[in-house]
Amino acid sequence: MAVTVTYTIPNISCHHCIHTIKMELQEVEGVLHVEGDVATKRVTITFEPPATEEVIKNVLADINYPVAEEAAAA
Ligand SMILES: [Cu+2]
Repeated sequence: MAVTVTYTIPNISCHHCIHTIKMELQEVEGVLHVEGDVATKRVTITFEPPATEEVIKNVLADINYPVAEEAAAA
């Protein structure tokens, strides 16, 4: 079953950042769709197994776009 998550990534500063994130995440097995917005610094990712949030967050951290901790996500 596919899941969609939205992450805030403070290091996003331009369209190149979005492009890099898209290219890297689309190489992850199970990632179906990646959308990003420069103005809000948010990326929306749709994925299914074997991809997990942990895998995706690790990839983002590895390419220097770590996900911000969401205050509301408890
Ligand atoms: Cu950039």
